[in-house]
Amino acid sequence: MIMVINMGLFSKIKNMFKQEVKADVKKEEISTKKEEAEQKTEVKEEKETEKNVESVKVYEKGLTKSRENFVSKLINLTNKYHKITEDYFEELEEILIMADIGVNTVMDFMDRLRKRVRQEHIEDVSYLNEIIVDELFIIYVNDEVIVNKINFAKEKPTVVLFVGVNGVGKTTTIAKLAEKLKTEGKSVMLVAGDTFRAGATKQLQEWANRVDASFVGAQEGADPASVIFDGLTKAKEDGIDVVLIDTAGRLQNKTNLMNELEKINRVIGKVIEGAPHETLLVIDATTGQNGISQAKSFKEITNITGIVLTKLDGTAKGGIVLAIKENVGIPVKYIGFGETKDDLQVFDIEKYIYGLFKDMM
Ligand SMILES: Nc1nc2c(ncn2[C@@H]2O[C@H](COP(=O)(O)OP(=O)(O)OP(=O)(O)O)[C@@H](O)[C@H]2O)c(=O)[nH]1
Ligand SMILES: [Mg+2]
Repeated sequence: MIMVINMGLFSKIKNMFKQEVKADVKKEEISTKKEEAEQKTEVKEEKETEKNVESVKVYEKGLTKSRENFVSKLINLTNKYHKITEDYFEELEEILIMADIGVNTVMDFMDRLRKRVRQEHIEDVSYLNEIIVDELFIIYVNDEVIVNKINFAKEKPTVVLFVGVNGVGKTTTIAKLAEKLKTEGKSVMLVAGDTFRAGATKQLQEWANRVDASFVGAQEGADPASVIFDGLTKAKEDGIDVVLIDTAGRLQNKTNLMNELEKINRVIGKVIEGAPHETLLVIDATTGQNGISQAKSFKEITNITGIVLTKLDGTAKGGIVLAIKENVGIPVKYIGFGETKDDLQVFDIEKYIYGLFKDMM
């Protein structure tokens, strides 16, 4: 990892994705020249590259608002100040805070940046863009392992519980993940543990139909734990691979929510030992610091194993990923870029950085 940093994260990502997009264009030309025997392995590799290029494009598109806001401000700043001055640093700090990066993260970053400018005798502002990207994301890349995969159980079913306050996108995310898992050939069941809100069960059932997943739900007001019990029992009988459980975000207070989640977890563990295998907290990226507070609260009351950050397409403040990293310390596993079943991506920090800064690369 240290080597990567010496190399410069910015340059590394730039090389990685610029090359891949080029490869995408040249692909056809190359494959006509290949020998038949070679072609088979080539095709496989090309498919991988193709998939990767596709997903890089999704990141680019989904982060358009953030990029246009954040990066255009950085570029304007570079054009305004040619030499590095105290005013430059102050304006940069403000831009970063406005991007929802989080005050502490920004302060630490500013310290590191000032230090580098001093040590490396940098005077020209235009040299700083690369260093800014490197230093901003160093906290991510420094991590030994970036865990962004679902922890699948050895014996099926794998159970994934979704929590989060109302309206953040839990139900939609469940549908999107179900779609993803189905295309990987897994059988999926959706369980409507949100019996609190009128219409919640029906909403999930409609999604289950659309993505062709099994469904278990009950009428409004039923005990969520008992619906979940029924769902898991049936999933075991039917040999389902993955069960995705929806829950209500709207409980009157923290104690109620904690008790409810405790009960749900107890029931899940009783039917399937070691489950839930994942508890994903859904956060709406457009809520900024509020989302960070939600994450802190949920972390206190239950064991969150991953975060899903939704509605990144709708915010100009893509910096929230860094605030989550610094203030919450739970890995972002998926990100949502829209309202349809195809708008979920596995979180990939390198694609994310490329999507945010490609105009500077
Ligand atoms: N633009 C955008 N909209 C999203 C995304 N994810 C969810 N939404 C929208 O956000 C709204 C709320 O989504 P739901 O999935 O119903 O949220 P929820 O957390 O289940 O809400 P409750 O059941 O009321 O607690 C819907 O209109 C979704 O279409 C996303 O990634 N991007
Ligand atoms: Mg819902």
